[in-house]
Amino acid sequence: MRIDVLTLFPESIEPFFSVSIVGRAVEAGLVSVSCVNFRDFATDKHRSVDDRPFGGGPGMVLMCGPVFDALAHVERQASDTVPTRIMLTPQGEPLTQSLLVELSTHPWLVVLCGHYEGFDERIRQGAGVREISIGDYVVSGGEAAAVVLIDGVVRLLPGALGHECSVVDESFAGGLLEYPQYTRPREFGGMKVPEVLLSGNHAEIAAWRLAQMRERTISRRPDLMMGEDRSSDGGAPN
Ligand code: JDQ
Repeated sequence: MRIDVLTLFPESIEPFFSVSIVGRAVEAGLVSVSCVNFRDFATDKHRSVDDRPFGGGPGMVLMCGPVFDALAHVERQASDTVPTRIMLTPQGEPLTQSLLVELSTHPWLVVLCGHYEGFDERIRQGAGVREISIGDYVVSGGEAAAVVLIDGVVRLLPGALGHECSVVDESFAGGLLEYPQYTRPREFGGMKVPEVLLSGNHAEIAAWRLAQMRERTISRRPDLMMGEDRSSDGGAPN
């Protein structure tokens, strides 16, 4: 997979691509990530990339010129694949685990990040971008959102995680929150590890964990339970 990030602040996200799961995936050649600065495509002597909104109002708006030129520059390096253009905004389609799974099958993502300002509407229209929101809260720029999206996509690439099964096992992938985990010592500050986990009875452990997953999901995220497959228990209350 190839990922290009168009941003005014490449230095704010570049370090992220060299550590942890994403860093290892880059090292292993599973993905290449590069940043391009819109500023390098400004045409006036002040290197402007944004301007005041027509109709008035606060803030600045990213201009079409530098954004379309940066896109053309990045996509000129195209071989045979078509890039999926993504714009991160609070108005976009909500990011979910299934959207991440879908995006992880695309060979090439181009991610547009605004900062302080919004995008001129014609960028959305003319560039055929997919507008995505990381959630119903506001961060100050697309960079923070891009890091979330890129991390979520890259860890799904085959070979990115040590244990392939950990992807299927985790929260959301199966529609339930994760069960609680414990490690040594068996007792810490008077708090004990649940006896069942020390029993060595793997069937009992699996049953306990599933019960914990259901309990947690019902109490913390009842909205997630609606999607659970209840065909095996006839929809009985948990
Ligand atoms: C930008 C801002 C008030 C935008 C500027 C560019 N899900 C999600 N939350 N926040 C964003 C996405 C996001 C993405 C890009 C951004 C926020 N801002 C700040 C402030 C209204 C709109």
